[in-house]
Amino acid sequence: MSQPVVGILMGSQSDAGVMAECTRLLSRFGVPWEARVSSAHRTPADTARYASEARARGLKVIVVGAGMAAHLGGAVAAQTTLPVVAVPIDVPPINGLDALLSTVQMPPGIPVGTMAVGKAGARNAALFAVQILATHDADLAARLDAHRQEMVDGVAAQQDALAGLLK
Ligand code: RP5
Repeated sequence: MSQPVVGILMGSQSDAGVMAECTRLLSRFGVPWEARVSSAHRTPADTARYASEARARGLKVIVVGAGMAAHLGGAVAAQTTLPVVAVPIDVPPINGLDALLSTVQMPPGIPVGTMAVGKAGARNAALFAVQILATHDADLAARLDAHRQEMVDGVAAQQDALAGLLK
């Protein structure tokens, strides 16, 4: 098993269904990752330790996912200069607007790259992490190009199918 280069933290096991969208895509790109439950509020010391040791452990990007008053992105970014990519999770009763604002409104000096809310954000977090890694990896960059082409082909297939749907 290769050494993980993307570290994924989620605030609760209940975030795993959303964050699986991220891990599946990272695996498709052949990017080694690790994932842990770590909460900015319930386990703040563990979260800070993970973030502060991440670079020395060989991680290149940290992806986080958290819902409600989602401080995980900021709490992690405060402890590392690795890029932190965050997914606001859509949890009732506010369904993600709470997590989005908690994550995106960082004070100047400590950036967190905030993705879309929910599963779309989890997929984009994987792609964003791959794009960061691909700045120094031509093979990964080629895989990103191939992925974009798959999307182009997918839209062309939808266009072909449209004729049968609209009569
Ligand atoms: C956040 O609170 C977690 O990230 C999760 O999205 C939300 C609810 O957590 P659980 O009560 O399901 O553990 O900290």
